Parts: sequence; structure tokens; C-alpha cells
Amino acid sequence: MIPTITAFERSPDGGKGLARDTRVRWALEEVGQPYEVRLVSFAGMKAPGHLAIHPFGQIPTYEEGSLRLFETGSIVFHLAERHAGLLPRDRDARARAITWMFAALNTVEPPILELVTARIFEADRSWSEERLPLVKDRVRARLDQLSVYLGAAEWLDGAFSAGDLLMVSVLLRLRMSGILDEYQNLAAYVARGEARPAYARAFAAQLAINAAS
Ligand code: GTB
Repeated sequence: MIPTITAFERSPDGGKGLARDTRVRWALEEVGQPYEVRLVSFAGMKAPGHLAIHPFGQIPTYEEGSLRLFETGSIVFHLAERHAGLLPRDRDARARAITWMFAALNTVEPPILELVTARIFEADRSWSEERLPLVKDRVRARLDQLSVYLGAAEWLDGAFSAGDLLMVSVLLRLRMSGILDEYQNLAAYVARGEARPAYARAFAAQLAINAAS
């Protein structure tokens, strides 16, 4: 059965791959699963039909027969469980890869999202200039630790896994801030992720939609 995901009809980033459907597309491409895309407008995301699939009125969602999922972590985990290629077979290595999925979403992504909010949505506030350095330092605190952990390794724990897919996706959002480039090994790690053919296909697919709209 071909699954269907949802994506922005017109992504605010114009197709830079920063909206969260890109990481789901990437996972689908990594495991070789064809998929369809239903585009939704901002109004459509808050309409009852979409809210029945995503209670918080967001993208992406994932539908496969009667199964309906939301949350990128859950969708990527589902794909990694059902297909080979994103989680190791060895039980301990698999548990560690899943740990990195959680670490990407629960530990590394929150301060990055806070920075995105501070830079984009709070830039016109009187206190923004004073707050921004604090927010940036909270991001750096996490990246300092991640950079030490990764060291010269290619991926977080042996072979590329869903943990890397989510971590690279999360770190990508930092590029515009310049902070990623402060960490040579993390910038190279993200570049390795982007160089994967599956990522390139996912990126091209979301760009095609945004270029056409
Ligand atoms: N925790 C959820 C998950 O991982 O699935 C978060 C989902 C989420 O935030 N979805 C966003 C959304 O639907 C799109 S990705 N927002 C609409 C709303 O909440 O009303 C966030 C996003 C949006 C735009 C850009 N951009 O343009 O750069 C980047 C990321």
C-alpha cells in the first residue's frame, strides 16, 4: 500500500527543505518506499478533516490504509520498524539508535526551535536583542556536547540510522544562523547527511512543489 503524507501547499521557506515533511520524505526515500503527497493550506490544516488526522493541525501526517500517524519522530520510527535500512538488527545497537532519535527531538531540537522563534517571530520585540545571545548560547551548549561526542566519527553510532536522519534534520535548521559552521565536525556531519542520495531525492521533491506554487 502506498502511504500518503501531507506537506505545506506553500512552505514558508519556499522549498529550502526546512519544513518537517522533508525528514519524513527522507526516511521514505532511505527505505525505498514510494509515497504520495497531499498538499494542505494553512486554513486546511485547521479544518476538521485534517484535525481528525493531526489533533494539533500541523504537517506532516502519514496515512497507510487505516493507519494514521502524526509527529515526525513517530512516523520515522514506524518506517524504520517496518523496513530495513534505518535501524540496526542488533538489539543493543537498535536501542542506541532509537535513543539518538529521542535525543535529536527531545534534547537538541528544543533550543534550536527557540532560536528560530527568537530570530523570526520575536525580532521586533524591544527585548529581542538582549535575549538572542542567551538563546544562542543555549544552542551552543548542546552543540558543544554533541560535537565532543561525535568527534571524528562518520555517524552517531556506527552505521547511518534513523537517529542520524533526525539529528541531521534538526541541525539543518541552524545553518542560516551561522552557528552550525562554528562546529567543523557537525557541519561536515550535516553535509554527509545532505549528500545521501535519499536526502537529495527528498529535497528535490519538496522543492518541486514549492517551485511550482
Ligand atoms: N513535533 C511536530 C513534528 O515533529 O511532527 C511538529 C510539527 C510542526 O511543527 N509542523 C509545522 C506546522 O505544521 C511545519 S514544520 N506548522 C503549522 C502550524 O503549526 O500551524 C515547521 C516549519 C515551518 C516552516 C519552516 N520554514 O519555513 O522554514 C520550517 C519549519
